[in-house]
Amino acid sequence: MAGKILITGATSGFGRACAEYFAAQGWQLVLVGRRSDRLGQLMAQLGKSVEKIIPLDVRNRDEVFTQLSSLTDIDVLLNNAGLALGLDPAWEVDIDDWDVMVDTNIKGVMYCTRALLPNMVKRNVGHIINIGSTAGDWPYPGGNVYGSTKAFVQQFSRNLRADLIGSRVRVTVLAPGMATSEFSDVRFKGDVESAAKVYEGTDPLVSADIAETVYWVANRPGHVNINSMEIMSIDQAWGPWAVNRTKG
Ligand code: NDP
Ligand code: 8X3
Repeated sequence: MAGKILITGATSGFGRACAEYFAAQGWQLVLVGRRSDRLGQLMAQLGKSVEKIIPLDVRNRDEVFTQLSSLTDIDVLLNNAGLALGLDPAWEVDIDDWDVMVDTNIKGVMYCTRALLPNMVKRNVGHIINIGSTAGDWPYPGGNVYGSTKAFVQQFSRNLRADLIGSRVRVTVLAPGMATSEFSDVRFKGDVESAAKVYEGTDPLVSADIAETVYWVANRPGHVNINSMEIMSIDQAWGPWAVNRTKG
């Protein structure tokens, strides 16, 4: 079943791969991101599949509501726009980085959801797919606020489901582990060596893996709601507890 999907963060990585995958399956796309040049390139590449591009910063509440609340026929909202900034311990981080992560990964998801949800409820059909992260469940050093924003995404998704019981609007949170995209370039602020080290010697997830999974989630029969899904590279798993051994 082809429908219409709005993808935030369509200019790179998972979002771009989802745009390409859904277009190939005959879906109509509304594409959101800040880099308008890249949105224009995607429109040229994907042709008639792209109904609309919306250059937009999801942190801008007024702009999100102005641009998105008039879209009355979106079947799937993919809340994908997001980022990590830095990997420093909590007492050393740049507090501005924390603000940007909270404003993007939490507030951006809230605003886009709130802007589109009324029309989904009115039509009694729709699907909100939120991109969380394994970092929302599993802590790691330097994950401080990034992981916490993704824990929000997970619980927000569940609470939306609780509100939406009785409607045919579905909600899913998809939590990927390490995957190649521009994610680490952004996290390490252009330090390409540090970014490359994250994936060195491994066989990580790639954006196309996420696109296929999002497509599968969106195309279950209408009575099936995938609540949450975690997906990792075969080369990633848990380690032992960190233990501080300082006694003689
Ligand atoms: P990329 O950096 O490749 O893509 C991030 C996308 O988010 C870009 O299209 C960017 O577009 C958009 N974006 C960032 N800030 C804003 C903003 N304020 N307003 C609108 N769009 C914004 O990374 P990924 O594709 O990997 O990341 C996609 C999602 O997946 C994120 O939520 C990330 O946290 C999550 N994730 C990533 C994992 C990974 O290992 N790669 C694993 C688990 C989750 P633009 O700059 O043009 O605005
Ligand atoms: C991205 C995965 O492990 O870098 O959400 O936090 S991780």
